[in-house]
This record gives sequence, structure tokens and C-alpha cells, in this order.
Amino acid sequence: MQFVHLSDTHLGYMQYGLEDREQDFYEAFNEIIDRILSEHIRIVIHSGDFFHTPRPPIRALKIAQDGLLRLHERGVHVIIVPGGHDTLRRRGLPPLSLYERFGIKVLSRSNFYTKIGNLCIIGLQHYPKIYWSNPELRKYLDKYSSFVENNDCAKRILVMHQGLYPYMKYGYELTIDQLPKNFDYYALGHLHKRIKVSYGRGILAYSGSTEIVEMSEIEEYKKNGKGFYIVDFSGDVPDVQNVNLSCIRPQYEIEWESVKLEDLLLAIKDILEKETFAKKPILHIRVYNRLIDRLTIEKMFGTRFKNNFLKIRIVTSLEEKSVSETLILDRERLDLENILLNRFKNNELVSFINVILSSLKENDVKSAINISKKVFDEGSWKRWIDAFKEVET
Ligand SMILES: [Mn+2]
Repeated sequence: MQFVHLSDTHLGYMQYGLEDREQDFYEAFNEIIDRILSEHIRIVIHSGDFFHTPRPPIRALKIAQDGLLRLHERGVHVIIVPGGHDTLRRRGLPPLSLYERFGIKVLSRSNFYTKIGNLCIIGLQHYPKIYWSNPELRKYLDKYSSFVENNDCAKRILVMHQGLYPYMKYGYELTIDQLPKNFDYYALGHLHKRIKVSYGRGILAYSGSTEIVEMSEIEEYKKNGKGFYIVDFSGDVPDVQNVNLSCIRPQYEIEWESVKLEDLLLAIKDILEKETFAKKPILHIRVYNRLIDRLTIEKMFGTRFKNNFLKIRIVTSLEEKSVSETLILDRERLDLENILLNRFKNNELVSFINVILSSLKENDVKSAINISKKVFDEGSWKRWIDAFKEVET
């Protein structure tokens, strides 16, 4: 028996405000649907971030509808867990609910499994990183672990949209060893790179995003490609094959260290001479530790190479080379966390403060109030009184 595992399709994402980029994500999705049908796969599992936002553009809804309908008409089972991007913070229907009439199964905490013969597919929607996410997730995972033992599940798949340590270094919700070990395939989403490791009775895999969502994915894409997995369950251990998409728009990153424009021009010509492209690439020029007139250079190069590149972007970093943007962000976040931790010496309380701060930063007062209510209702605050007392004295 075979199934497809895909994830992070991010339909509706208009990268750099470009319509062509929005189109790229649709093309990747359509290529996947074509491949699923030509390979005669009967089961498709999507592990979240189907749409880029909880309110996708109509075009994204239409592309999704057309693709899912094609699968439905050929009798393909489609099982999806909502990711962070597809989940509304406030009450309301998630866009995926539009397609349940095509037999799309959206798994959630209250509706956590589906059985196809004696194949059990269990999944839960994305849990954001908040201080109770780890204990709650583990509670659900325990429940699922005993469920598959007690319900005639010869083969078992667990579908999740979460960050796992060690594949995610900061901001993960679970560590890998906290997952139950009695599943045959762990279909994960959230991380955009492809990861495949042995775990439990079988394989744990992130199938990655289906297009390049962030600059940090460029290098990994060159190595591993982008696409989905075809998993074969006929042997004892699942066999996981990469399927690479052919429509991915190439992206390049040049580090411009010298001050001379000619050096930059040479580097650009080098890319253009070495390769031929089905789609015009995007070029990121990274400048370190130097203030330049970004817009003027972007415009100048954009005009000069408009037949060669879809977009040329200048990315300035005022940091030393080799320190990536994400590292800087993590460092800032960690600094705040450290300051709070030094003061309060209580992980739970610090995590609570962090959630409140980030909700308020996004103007999401309602979430901040809900979380505070939860803390009061469950009495967690009682455990924090000592932390405050110690600071006062
Ligand atoms: Mn994603």
C-alpha cells in the first residue's frame, strides 16, 4: 500500500508582493495533483499550512478546490491537519472546512482519527508554542498511543504540524523522544526542509514546503529539491521516496563583500552563464556591515537584468558575515527570555509573559485576555506567587 505525504503548500502566499510568486505556489500544487493521479496513489496526507493565511485569496481557494475535486473524483482519500498558518486565532471556520463536502478529512483534537481498512491515521492540529503546549501535546499523544493499541490498527500514521527538537533548535514544542514509539510513520509539517529519520516502529519525516518560502531554504533546496514523498507500506519498514517538482523557481544568493560594482556584475554574469532556467530566477544580494542605497541599486540592477531575473533584492545585514538573520532574531528573543528568567527564575511564568507580549505586539488583545483567563481559571498563577515575592524582597 502506498500513500503520499506532503506539507506546507502555503497557497495564497504572494512573496515579495509579486503575482508571479503567488502563481508559483499554485503551479507547485497543481504539479503535485498531476503526479498523485499519474502514480495512481489512493491516499494523500497533508501535514499542515495548506494555505498561507487563515483568510486566503479567492484564487487560492479556487486552486485548492479544483485540485481537491480532481482527487475526489478519482476516489483519492485526502487527510489534512491544520497548521499554524491555516488556523484562525479567533472563532470562525477555517478555510479547509469548505472542502469537507469533497470527502476531505480535516483531523483535529475532537476528530482525531480516520481508518482506511486497518490503516489508522491519527492527527492533531498545530499547537502554538505556549507554556502548556508541551504537557497538553503529551497528554494527547498518550491517548493516541493507546488508541492504536486497542483499535485493530495494523499500520499506524501520526500526522502533526509541530517543531521538534533537535530539528528545530529554538521555539520547538516537543523533543523527538517525547513522541510515542508505536507508529509506523510520523508525517510531520512545519519545518520547510526535508528530513527523514528512523523512529519508533518506522520513519519520522518532514516532507518540507513545496516552494521556497524563505531565503534560508535556498541551500537545502539545491541539495534535496522540493516536492513530496511517496511512502510504501508493503515492507516491514516504510520505504520513503522523494518526488521532486520541476516547476520550482530557482533562487540565488550572492554575498557582495567588495565595494566595487564590477565584482557584483561578474558574480551575476557567472550565474547567468552557468545555467539555463525554465523560470526567471530570483536573486538575493547580501551586503554585510555596510550602508548602501538599497533601492537605487535594486532599481538599477532590476532594469539592467529584467530579462534574466524575476526580481533582484538587496539584503543588508549590519552583522558580521556568517551570522544569519534567524540567529539574530533568536538571540534577541533569548536575551529577553534570559532577562525575565534571571528576574523571576520560573520558566512557566516567563513563557506566559512571552505569550502575552507577542499577542499584544500583534494587536491581538483577545488572545492575551483568553490566555490570562486560562491562567486564572486553572490556578497556574498560584504557583508563581513565590517568584514575585522573591523579586520584591
Ligand atoms: Mn509552513
